Order: sequence, then C-alpha cells, then structure tokens
Amino acid sequence: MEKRTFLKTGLLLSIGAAVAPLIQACKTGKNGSNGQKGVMTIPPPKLRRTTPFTLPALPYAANALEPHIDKLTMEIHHDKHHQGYVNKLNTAVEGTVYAQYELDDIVARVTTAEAEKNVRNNAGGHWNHTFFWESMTPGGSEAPSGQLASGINAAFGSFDKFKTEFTAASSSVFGSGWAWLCVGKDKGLFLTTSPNQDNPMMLQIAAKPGTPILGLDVWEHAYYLKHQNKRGDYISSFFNVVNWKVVAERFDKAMFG
Ligand code: MN3
Repeated sequence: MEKRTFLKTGLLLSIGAAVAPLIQACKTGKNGSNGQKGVMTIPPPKLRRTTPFTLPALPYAANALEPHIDKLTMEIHHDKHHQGYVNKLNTAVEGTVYAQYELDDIVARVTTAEAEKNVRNNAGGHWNHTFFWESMTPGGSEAPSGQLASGINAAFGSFDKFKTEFTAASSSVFGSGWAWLCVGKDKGLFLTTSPNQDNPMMLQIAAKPGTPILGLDVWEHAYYLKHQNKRGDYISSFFNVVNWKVVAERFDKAMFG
C-alpha cells in the first residue's frame, strides 16, 4: 500500500472509530431511550440551556379575545398562573439532570417518579400555557382548509363532528386537565386528554403520546370568572378564537417535517 493511501485509510479509520460510539449511542438510546410506551422515540437533547426559563408575553393584548375570553381571566391566567409555573420550574430543575435542558427535552424525558413531581407539573404548566396562548387569535380565523381539513375529515368525518368530539373530550376531563388534538406516529389525527399539567409530549407518562396541534385548558382557573361552573360555554367560546392558521402550521410540521 502506498504511504498516501495508507494515511488516507488510517484517517478514515480514525474518524470511523470516533464516530462509531455516537452512532451506537443513538441506536441504543443512550441520549434518551425509547419511551416505556414504545410509541415514539425521544429525540436527542438540544444544546444546553444557560439561562432560566422566562414568561413569554401574550401574543395579543389581554383584552383582545373579548368577548369570548375576558380580560381579567387572561391577566390572572397569564400573569399569575403561567408565571407561577415558570418560577416553580426554575426552582424544581435546580440540582437535577434537567437543570440545563430545554423545555421540550424536559417534557420528553420527565417520568412519574415522585422526586420529579415538581418538574413534571411545572414543565407541563409552562409548555402547555405557551402552546395555549399561541393557539388563539383575536376574532378567531377561517375554519381549516387544505391538508388540515382533509386530515380532520379523514379522522372525524367532518369539521362539525370533530368539534362535537373535541367538546365531549374537553367536557369529560374530571377535575383539572387538558384536551388535545394530536398527530400520532401513524400520521393520523386523534383526540386525547391529560390530567393536571401532563401533555401528550410526555413520552414516559402520556397514555397516548402524540404531537399536539391544538390544546384546551379546562382547569377552572381558565373559565370560572366568566362562566363559573359552565365549562361547556367556555368550550364553545374557545372555538370562536382558535387560530386555525397556527394549527395548520403545526399540522404540516408534524406530518411533513
Ligand atoms: Mn391554565
């Protein structure tokens, strides 16, 4: 073998040797093993987070969803409840493996362990509320069209039937929790609910993991000031302010990357 060829081969072998453990780590899930449910794979973590979590501003004024969702509810919900989850999350991750993980990476990995309860509740609270504010827009938007409309029709029969089923799912949550419209691993749409601040992105916890494209907070704090015990009125109000454009973007991303 000529010296030059030998050097080249040697270099390639060295690179191969250096890369091999990384490939192996991915295969064995060293960076995040398959969820216990075995439905979706936990992606490798992103770059490390170096700053504390902060409360994102609402994407519209607190009174912008009136008359469907009132200003005072939005102010308390965002400025007090969501801020509380952010503050408690920063405290909860201190000294844990989650301290430098991004929010998505925490949510994907958190478990049912008692020691992780505060991380689970507050990472979920921060993730869910950020997602929720972005799911709404003043005055609502045109009903779904294009690929999203086709997906909804395929899964539920029609947009009206979807609304009926989503309303039933939201109404069925006992106590505090969320209702979700998700894209599953099979690329089909499905409805699911979660208790407390759990969500379908919690691959170690969710009864049916998936990628949410719409979520509704059915904790009483989300509607009690305006609707008191009438959760059904709140659910129909929500449909007046859903941002279907954002939902369609999430759908396209989940379906087609
Ligand atoms: Mn809430």
